[in-house]
Amino acid sequence: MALDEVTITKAIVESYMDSFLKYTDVDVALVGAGPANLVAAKKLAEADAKTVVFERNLAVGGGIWGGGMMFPRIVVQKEGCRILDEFGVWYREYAEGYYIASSIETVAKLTAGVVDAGAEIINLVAVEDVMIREDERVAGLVINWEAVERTRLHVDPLSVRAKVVIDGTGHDANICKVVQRKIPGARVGSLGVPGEKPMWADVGERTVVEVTQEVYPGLIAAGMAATAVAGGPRMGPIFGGMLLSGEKAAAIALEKLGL
Ligand code: 48F
Repeated sequence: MALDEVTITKAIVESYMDSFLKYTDVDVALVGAGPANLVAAKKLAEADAKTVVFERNLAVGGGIWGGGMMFPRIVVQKEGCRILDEFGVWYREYAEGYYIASSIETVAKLTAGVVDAGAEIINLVAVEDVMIREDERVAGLVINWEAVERTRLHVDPLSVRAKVVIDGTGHDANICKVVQRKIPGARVGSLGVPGEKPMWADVGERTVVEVTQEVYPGLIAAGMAATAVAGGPRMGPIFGGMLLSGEKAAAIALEKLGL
């Protein structure tokens, strides 16, 4: 069979468009494909929520890849190992209570878990704004190609309707900041996105799970975004809190959806 480039082109565009259109109206739209949101997306899809993750970068995985200072390993404490087990990530005990895993394997297996559960991941698309309705609850996302954002081209975005949005954009808490800035009188969390405090791994790891919550009607903050909203300390390359935060964010979203 002689290969035809135009058939290859049509296969890619048609397949992508089918999927893109299917996910313009969803139960949960997650922003950012870091560890918290990857865990959340799997749990949501497993519970039959229609789930899409938007990631602005080419690669998913957020801050996992680089481990600590580009040593591609992550540390996970005992509480988080249950989630590594669930995704089939291999790890070993380094010292009592400290477990070590490969960053690369972690990203690969978290991502495979999300896809196998039936959630869609759309990369290279940045979320630049939210949709709101009369009651000023968050009702969806405003999206554009990351290349448009990066080159600052004057191109209008498109929109996605979502019953629940999860901000998993990491240290920047981008979606929470948009809501705080653009909705008059909005108070995201109780402090209005003050940003994270300096490093304190022990407190940071406990805090990130505690403060994972609905921070504004229709908007849940997970992972470092939740820490930034609550003004908690950063924790560095220990990831149990991120995994557990994603699990909690999914549980909150499912309760809101009645699933
Ligand atoms: O930062 P990130 O990994 O989020 P996380 O789940 O995990 C934090 C840890 O990696 C680490 C840490 C752990 O101890 O401190 O930093 O909270 O991933 C966030 C993802 O969101 C994407 C970004 O490219 C990254 O992959 N992102 C950020 N803003 C947008 C976005 C946006 N506006 N639209 C789409 N994706």
